[in-house]
Amino acid sequence: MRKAFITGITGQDGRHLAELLHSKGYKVFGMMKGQHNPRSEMIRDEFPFVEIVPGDLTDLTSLVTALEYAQPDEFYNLGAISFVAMSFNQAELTANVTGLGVLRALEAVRIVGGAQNNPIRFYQASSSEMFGKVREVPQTELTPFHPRSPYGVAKVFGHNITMNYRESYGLFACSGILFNHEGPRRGLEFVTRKITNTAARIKLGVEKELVLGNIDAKRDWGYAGDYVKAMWLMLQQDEPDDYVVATGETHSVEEFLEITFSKVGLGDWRQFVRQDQKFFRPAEVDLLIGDPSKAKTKLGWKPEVSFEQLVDMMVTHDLEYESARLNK
Ligand code: G4F
Repeated sequence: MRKAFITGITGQDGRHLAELLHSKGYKVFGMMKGQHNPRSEMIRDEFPFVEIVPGDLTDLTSLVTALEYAQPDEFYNLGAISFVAMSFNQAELTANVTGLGVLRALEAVRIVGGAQNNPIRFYQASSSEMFGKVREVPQTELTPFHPRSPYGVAKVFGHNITMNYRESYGLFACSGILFNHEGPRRGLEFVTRKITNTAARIKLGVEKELVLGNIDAKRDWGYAGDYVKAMWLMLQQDEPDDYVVATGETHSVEEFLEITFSKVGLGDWRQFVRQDQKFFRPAEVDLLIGDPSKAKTKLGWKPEVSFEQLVDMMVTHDLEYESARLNK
């Protein structure tokens, strides 16, 4: 039985990936930090097949101990401070977890190693935030980075140190440069879920308005369930490499609003949306659009869920979810 070790198991991607790997017959280990992590019960209920292992990306010894215990074939490093807005307020913590955490994870892999003829394969969750103030359109694996947030800067470090460990020590280490990926499991702090969830609450009469920041920003939004398949495919190749994972389409936050409010049946979103300076960022990423050609050609990967289907899936989920909460 193949074994996989996932950091960030409680996040959107960790949960999708755990499901995917379980369906492929893997034994799945999920690393969790803290003495009594309130999310551990959610994981136990939702994914009883996941074995929770204690560990923290800020503590190398705990990572080594966790890997010695799990002896995985594959290590997916999805753990991070992942909310860009928060990274401006907690820049040092973000650098430590999202940046240096990758170095510690790679060191742990180097120390524990895995079986001699079957070394641990490592996946790093790199991000399109690294492109920031984009140098070219669309962005590829070769586009230079210009990060615009402490989060983006930390991800650039994680990306480069992964490449460096591959080149220096021959580790089977890959980075997936994932563009924004969403779905019903997305946290409520991210703009897509904030929009679909608040629109559902407005429709049900429990909320009156939706307060946002910059709605001109454009993103290449895909479905998280599709994107974890690309992560797994990267670790099944003969050679480690880095790949852009994206849809190749871009849409503004305003377009997301328009489709959501029309699907919910509220009509013109302008009646319900207010902008507030507190949701604007000190530096913004205006436009992201990825070119997934390499992933398509080499991995045979392609996104299955369209932008419209993604919005529909999230709106439908949030209407059901919020009605169920009301009727409790
Ligand atoms: O949903 P967001 O917070 O995602 P962002 O910043 O693009 O980052 C996400 O995608 C990255 C991949 O490129 C990941 F690496 C990262 O971990 C995360 O998953 O914001 C999207 C856009 C931004 O331009 C933001 O300024 O929406 C704009 N926005 C406008 N009003 C808002 C809001 N974002 C949030 N979260 N909340 C608002 O009220």
